[in-house]
Amino acid sequence: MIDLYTAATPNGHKVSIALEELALPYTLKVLDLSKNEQKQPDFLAINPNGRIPAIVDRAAGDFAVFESGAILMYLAEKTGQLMPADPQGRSRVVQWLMFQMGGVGPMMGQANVFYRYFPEKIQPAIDRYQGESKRLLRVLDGHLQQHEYLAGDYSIADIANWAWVRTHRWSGVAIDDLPHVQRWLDAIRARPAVQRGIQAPPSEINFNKDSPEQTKQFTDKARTMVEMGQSQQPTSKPSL
Ligand SMILES: N[C@@H](CCC(=O)N[C@@H](CS)C(=O)NCC(=O)O)C(=O)O
Repeated sequence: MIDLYTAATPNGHKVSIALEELALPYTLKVLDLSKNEQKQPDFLAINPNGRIPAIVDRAAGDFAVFESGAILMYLAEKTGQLMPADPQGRSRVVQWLMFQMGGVGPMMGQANVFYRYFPEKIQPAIDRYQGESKRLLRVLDGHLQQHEYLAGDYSIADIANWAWVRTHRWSGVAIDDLPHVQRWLDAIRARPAVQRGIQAPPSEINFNKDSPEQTKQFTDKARTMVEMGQSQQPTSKPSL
Protein backbone atom coordinates (compact mmCIF):
# COMPACT_ATOMS: atom_id res chain seq x y z
CA MET A 1 0.00 0.00 0.00
CA ILE A 2 1.22 3.51 -0.85
CA ASP A 3 0.38 6.65 1.12
CA LEU A 4 -0.04 9.63 -1.23
CA TYR A 5 0.33 13.06 0.37
CA THR A 6 -1.28 15.43 -2.05
CA ALA A 7 -3.69 18.26 -2.89
CA ALA A 8 -5.82 19.15 -5.92
CA THR A 9 -3.00 20.59 -8.03
CA PRO A 10 -1.33 19.54 -11.29
CA ASN A 11 1.71 18.14 -9.45
CA GLY A 12 -0.54 16.17 -7.11
CA HIS A 13 -2.71 14.87 -9.93
CA LYS A 14 0.28 13.55 -11.86
CA VAL A 15 0.81 11.00 -9.10
CA SER A 16 -2.84 10.06 -8.52
CA ILE A 17 -3.25 9.54 -12.29
CA ALA A 18 -0.15 7.30 -12.39
CA LEU A 19 -1.34 5.27 -9.38
CA GLU A 20 -4.73 4.81 -11.06
CA GLU A 21 -3.14 3.82 -14.38
CA LEU A 22 -0.94 1.29 -12.59
CA ALA A 23 -3.83 0.00 -10.44
CA LEU A 24 -1.64 0.35 -7.35
CA PRO A 25 -3.66 0.55 -4.12
CA TYR A 26 -3.08 3.81 -2.27
CA THR A 27 -4.32 5.82 0.67
CA LEU A 28 -5.08 9.45 -0.11
CA LYS A 29 -3.73 11.91 2.48
CA VAL A 30 -4.97 15.33 1.41
CA LEU A 31 -3.06 18.26 2.91
CA ASP A 32 -4.67 21.70 3.21
CA LEU A 33 -2.01 23.92 1.63
CA SER A 34 -3.81 27.11 2.72
CA LYS A 35 -3.34 25.97 6.33
CA ASN A 36 0.35 25.22 5.70
CA GLU A 37 -0.06 21.53 6.56
CA GLN A 38 2.76 20.82 4.11
CA LYS A 39 5.19 22.66 6.38
CA GLN A 40 4.44 20.67 9.54
CA PRO A 41 7.29 18.57 11.03
CA ASP A 42 5.66 15.19 10.33
CA PHE A 43 5.36 15.97 6.64
CA LEU A 44 8.81 17.59 6.48
CA ALA A 45 10.22 14.24 7.62
CA ILE A 46 8.83 12.81 4.37
CA ASN A 47 9.62 15.79 2.13
CA PRO A 48 12.12 18.29 3.58
CA ASN A 49 11.03 20.74 0.86
CA GLY A 50 7.55 21.03 2.41
CA ARG A 51 5.59 20.61 -0.83
CA ILE A 52 3.17 18.08 -2.21
CA PRO A 53 3.19 15.51 -3.71
CA ALA A 54 5.11 12.88 -1.75
CA ILE A 55 4.58 9.16 -1.28
CA VAL A 56 5.51 6.61 1.36
CA ASP A 57 5.70 3.06 0.04
CA ARG A 58 4.58 1.01 3.05
CA ALA A 59 5.34 -2.25 1.22
CA ALA A 60 8.98 -1.17 0.71
CA GLY A 61 10.09 -0.43 4.26
CA ASP A 62 8.25 2.92 4.38
CA PHE A 63 10.41 4.27 1.57
CA ALA A 64 9.59 7.96 1.02
CA VAL A 65 9.81 9.76 -2.33
CA PHE A 66 9.30 13.47 -3.01
CA GLU A 67 9.39 15.52 -6.27
CA SER A 68 6.61 14.49 -8.63
CA GLY A 69 8.98 13.51 -11.46
CA ALA A 70 10.98 11.26 -9.13
CA ILE A 71 7.74 9.72 -7.84
CA LEU A 72 6.56 8.95 -11.39
CA MET A 73 9.89 7.30 -12.21
CA TYR A 74 9.82 5.29 -8.98
CA LEU A 75 6.31 4.01 -9.71
CA ALA A 76 7.12 3.20 -13.34
CA GLU A 77 10.29 1.33 -12.39
CA LYS A 78 8.61 -0.46 -9.49
CA THR A 79 5.92 -1.84 -11.81
CA GLY A 80 7.78 -2.04 -15.14
CA GLN A 81 5.00 0.00 -16.77
CA LEU A 82 4.55 3.50 -18.30
CA MET A 83 8.28 3.74 -19.16
CA PRO A 84 10.39 1.35 -21.26
CA ALA A 85 13.39 -0.35 -19.63
CA ASP A 86 15.78 -0.08 -22.60
CA PRO A 87 18.19 2.88 -22.23
CA GLN A 88 17.02 4.79 -25.31
CA GLY A 89 13.29 4.30 -24.75
CA ARG A 90 13.73 5.23 -21.09
CA SER A 91 15.79 8.28 -22.03
CA ARG A 92 13.07 9.53 -24.41
CA VAL A 93 10.54 9.37 -21.59
CA VAL A 94 12.90 11.05 -19.12
CA GLN A 95 13.63 13.87 -21.61
CA TRP A 96 9.96 14.81 -21.93
CA LEU A 97 9.46 14.32 -18.21
CA MET A 98 12.30 16.77 -17.50
CA PHE A 99 10.85 19.14 -20.11
CA GLN A 100 7.76 19.30 -17.92
CA MET A 101 9.61 19.41 -14.59
CA GLY A 102 12.05 22.13 -15.66
CA GLY A 103 9.87 24.04 -18.11
CA VAL A 104 6.11 23.60 -18.39
CA GLY A 105 5.48 23.28 -14.63
CA PRO A 106 7.65 26.16 -13.39
CA MET A 107 6.62 28.54 -16.21
CA MET A 108 2.87 27.85 -15.94
CA GLY A 109 3.18 27.95 -12.15
CA GLN A 110 4.77 31.41 -12.28
CA ALA A 111 2.21 32.55 -14.88
CA ASN A 112 -0.48 31.58 -12.34
CA VAL A 113 1.27 33.51 -9.57
CA PHE A 114 1.64 36.74 -11.56
CA TYR A 115 -1.58 36.53 -13.63
CA ARG A 116 -3.91 35.20 -10.91
CA TYR A 117 -2.51 35.46 -7.39
CA PHE A 118 -0.29 38.54 -6.95
CA PRO A 119 -2.41 41.56 -5.96
CA GLU A 120 -0.16 43.83 -8.09
CA LYS A 121 -0.37 43.15 -11.81
CA ILE A 122 3.24 43.32 -13.04
CA GLN A 123 2.69 43.14 -16.79
CA PRO A 124 6.29 42.33 -17.86
CA ALA A 125 6.32 39.35 -15.45
CA ILE A 126 2.91 38.15 -16.72
CA ASP A 127 4.10 38.49 -20.34
CA ARG A 128 7.35 36.70 -19.61
CA TYR A 129 5.76 33.63 -17.97
CA GLN A 130 2.74 33.39 -20.28
CA GLY A 131 5.04 33.88 -23.30
CA GLU A 132 7.46 31.18 -22.19
CA SER A 133 4.56 28.82 -21.36
CA LYS A 134 3.12 29.37 -24.83
CA ARG A 135 6.51 28.75 -26.42
CA LEU A 136 6.78 25.42 -24.56
CA LEU A 137 3.26 24.43 -25.61
CA ARG A 138 4.24 25.17 -29.22
CA VAL A 139 7.19 22.81 -28.80
CA LEU A 140 4.77 20.13 -27.61
CA ASP A 141 2.45 20.85 -30.54
CA GLY A 142 5.28 20.48 -33.06
CA HIS A 143 6.34 17.16 -31.54
CA LEU A 144 2.77 15.85 -31.29
CA GLN A 145 2.21 16.64 -34.97
CA GLN A 146 4.52 13.68 -35.74
CA HIS A 147 3.88 11.50 -32.68
CA GLU A 148 0.75 10.14 -31.03
CA TYR A 149 2.32 10.45 -27.57
CA LEU A 150 5.40 12.28 -26.34
CA ALA A 151 7.85 9.38 -26.07
CA GLY A 152 6.73 6.19 -27.81
CA ASP A 153 3.74 4.60 -26.09
CA TYR A 154 1.64 6.51 -23.54
CA SER A 155 3.99 7.06 -20.58
CA ILE A 156 4.70 9.01 -17.40
CA ALA A 157 5.97 11.81 -19.70
CA ASP A 158 2.42 12.24 -21.06
CA ILE A 159 0.91 12.11 -17.58
CA ALA A 160 3.29 14.78 -16.23
CA ASN A 161 2.79 17.19 -19.12
CA TRP A 162 -0.95 16.55 -19.43
CA ALA A 163 -1.65 17.38 -15.78
CA TRP A 164 -0.22 20.88 -16.35
CA VAL A 165 -1.25 21.57 -19.95
CA ARG A 166 -4.92 20.86 -19.22
CA THR A 167 -4.85 23.90 -16.85
CA HIS A 168 -3.61 26.27 -19.60
CA ARG A 169 -6.66 28.49 -19.30
CA TRP A 170 -5.95 29.16 -15.61
CA SER A 171 -2.47 30.39 -16.65
CA GLY A 172 -4.03 32.62 -19.32
CA VAL A 173 -2.47 30.70 -22.21
CA ALA A 174 -4.71 29.86 -25.21
CA ILE A 175 -4.27 26.66 -27.23
CA ASP A 176 -6.76 27.42 -30.05
CA ASP A 177 -3.86 27.48 -32.52
CA LEU A 178 -2.31 24.22 -31.23
CA PRO A 179 -4.42 21.44 -32.82
CA HIS A 180 -2.05 18.60 -31.95
CA VAL A 181 -1.94 19.57 -28.29
CA GLN A 182 -5.77 19.66 -28.35
CA ARG A 183 -5.96 16.17 -29.89
CA TRP A 184 -3.50 14.79 -27.30
CA LEU A 185 -5.31 16.50 -24.38
CA ASP A 186 -8.64 14.98 -25.48
CA ALA A 187 -7.19 11.49 -25.99
CA ILE A 188 -5.64 11.40 -22.52
CA ARG A 189 -8.69 12.97 -20.86
CA ALA A 190 -10.78 10.08 -22.24
CA ARG A 191 -8.80 7.48 -20.24
CA PRO A 192 -10.83 6.16 -17.28
CA ALA A 193 -7.76 6.09 -15.00
CA VAL A 194 -7.09 9.75 -15.80
CA GLN A 195 -10.68 10.64 -14.96
CA ARG A 196 -10.30 8.89 -11.59
CA GLY A 197 -6.89 10.44 -10.96
CA ILE A 198 -8.11 14.03 -11.32
CA GLN A 199 -10.78 13.33 -8.72
CA ALA A 200 -8.16 12.39 -6.12
CA PRO A 201 -8.84 14.94 -4.79
CA PRO A 202 -11.12 16.94 -7.15
CA SER A 203 -10.03 20.42 -8.30
CA GLU A 204 -11.65 23.36 -6.56
CA ILE A 205 -12.04 25.27 -9.81
CA ASN A 206 -13.35 24.51 -13.27
CA PHE A 207 -10.39 24.85 -15.62
CA ASN A 208 -12.65 25.24 -18.66
CA LYS A 209 -14.65 28.26 -17.60
CA ASP A 210 -14.53 30.96 -14.94
CA SER A 211 -17.13 31.02 -12.23
CA PRO A 212 -16.39 34.40 -10.58
CA GLU A 213 -17.18 33.28 -7.01
CA GLN A 214 -15.21 30.00 -7.26
CA THR A 215 -12.32 31.81 -8.94
CA LYS A 216 -12.15 34.47 -6.23
CA GLN A 217 -12.24 31.96 -3.36
CA PHE A 218 -9.53 29.81 -4.94
CA THR A 219 -7.38 32.81 -5.85
CA ASP A 220 -7.55 34.15 -2.28
CA LYS A 221 -6.50 30.77 -0.86
CA ALA A 222 -3.69 30.40 -3.38
CA ARG A 223 -2.44 33.94 -2.68
CA THR A 224 -2.29 33.19 1.06
CA MET A 225 -0.35 30.02 0.32
CA VAL A 226 2.14 31.81 -1.95
CA GLU A 227 2.68 34.52 0.69
CA MET A 228 3.15 31.96 3.50
CA GLY A 229 5.52 29.95 1.31
CA GLN A 230 7.71 33.04 0.80
CA SER A 231 7.91 33.94 4.45
CA GLN A 232 8.51 30.56 6.14
CA GLN A 233 11.53 28.34 5.82
CA PRO A 234 10.84 24.68 6.58
CA THR A 235 12.95 22.89 9.15
CA SER A 236 12.75 19.13 9.02
CA LYS A 237 12.99 16.28 11.47
CA PRO A 238 15.45 13.58 10.40
CA SER A 239 14.25 12.02 7.10
CA LEU A 240 12.55 8.63 7.02
N1 LIG B 1 8.96 20.37 -8.12
C1 LIG B 1 7.96 19.97 -7.16
C2 LIG B 1 6.98 21.10 -7.00
C3 LIG B 1 5.98 20.81 -5.91
C4 LIG B 1 5.08 22.00 -5.66
O1 LIG B 1 5.38 23.14 -6.03
N2 LIG B 1 3.95 21.74 -4.98
C5 LIG B 1 3.02 22.79 -4.65
C6 LIG B 1 1.61 22.41 -5.08
S1 LIG B 1 1.58 22.08 -6.82
C7 LIG B 1 2.99 22.99 -3.15
O2 LIG B 1 3.08 22.04 -2.39
N3 LIG B 1 2.86 24.23 -2.71
C8 LIG B 1 2.76 24.54 -1.33
C9 LIG B 1 3.81 25.50 -0.88
O3 LIG B 1 4.46 26.14 -1.72
O4 LIG B 1 3.97 25.66 0.33
C10 LIG B 1 7.27 18.70 -7.65
O5 LIG B 1 7.11 18.57 -8.87
O6 LIG B 1 6.91 17.84 -6.85
